[in-house]
Amino acid sequence: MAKNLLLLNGPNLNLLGTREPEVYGSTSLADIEQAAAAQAGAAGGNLASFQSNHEGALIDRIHAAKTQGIDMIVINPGGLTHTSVALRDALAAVAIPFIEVHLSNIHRREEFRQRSFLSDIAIGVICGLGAEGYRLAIDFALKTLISTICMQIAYNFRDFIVY
Ligand code: CA2
Repeated sequence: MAKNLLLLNGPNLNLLGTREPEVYGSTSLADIEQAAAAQAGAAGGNLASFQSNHEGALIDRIHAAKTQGIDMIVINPGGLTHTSVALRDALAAVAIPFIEVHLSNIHRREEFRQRSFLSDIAIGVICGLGAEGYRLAIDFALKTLISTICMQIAYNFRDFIVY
């Protein structure tokens, strides 16, 4: 009954910490991924990370997540947020619950960034909180999965519970 999380990052997020710190902060993607894995491990879960600059590679990783028993996805789709019907279709097809994260507040930026192809099928969206947004999303995912597991256990033992 492990809690298996997948952290996905889309195009250009490999550049985090190297350019535009005023928009995206100064934390590197490696730091974010390391902190996320430690956070999941401390709660008894597992977290795998994947970043790609290629839409198809992200879609393939989402498909693989289904067979690998991933319980929840935290995704910053980068610029694909605003363009990719295919990424939306992949997330909808595998039906793995996901949280959408953006470092910047996309609603305070150019108009084209204010539309997301994913938000309406996400559990929730965090934006504008920098790297802290990933930590909050993973915390929420872990808490939600732990309470689901507790409810499953209670259900399995329902005949032995004395009310
Ligand atoms: O705010 C976010 O997290 C975004 O998803 C980042 C995307 C952008 O297209 C979205 O509208 C909002 C861009 C990622 C680019 O990452 C860079 C990191 C460092 C330096 C340059 C780009």
